[in-house]
Amino acid sequence: MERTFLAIKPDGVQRRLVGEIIRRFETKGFTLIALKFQKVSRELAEQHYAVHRERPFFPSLVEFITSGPVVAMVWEGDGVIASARKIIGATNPLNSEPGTIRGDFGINVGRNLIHGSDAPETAQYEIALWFKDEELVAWQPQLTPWLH
Ligand code: ABT
Ligand code: MG
Repeated sequence: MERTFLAIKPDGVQRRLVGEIIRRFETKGFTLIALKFQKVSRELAEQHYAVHRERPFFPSLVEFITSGPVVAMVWEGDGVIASARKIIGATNPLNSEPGTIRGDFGINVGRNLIHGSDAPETAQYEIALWFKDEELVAWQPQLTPWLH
């Protein structure tokens, strides 16, 4: 079963959007596997965004992501990596479709509310970076087949 890493960024927490954002993945039918609320160290931020190390926006990106607590999560389900990216919307909220999280709640590319892994390899890297094995809770939702 596929897993992805999602994190509600400091702006999502500050704007009281935690419940609204989690609701969208829960009601879609994906399964929550891990969740924690934490401040992000500079070291973790730099590792998380290592692919952007050389980009001009890297220092401000690290500054932002370490500026306040985030909600780090692992979600599971068929096709969850690509589906979560669709639910989140395009990187720049001004280009995100209405109905997506960024399309509904954002206007600034540097304040785009939530992170989602963009591929199976990044999902694996990010889950291992943010969570210890024992923090991942494998469980079988008891869903009647006609509900999902
Ligand atoms: P993340 O889920 O945060 O990784 O965003 P996404 O994958 O949609 O977009 P990428 B390209 O990975 O952007 C990472 C963060 O960098 C910010 N950014 C990006 C800028 O501020 N300016 C830019 O020109 C680009 C391309 C947006 C993302 N996060 N924030 N906050
Ligand atoms: Mg990205």
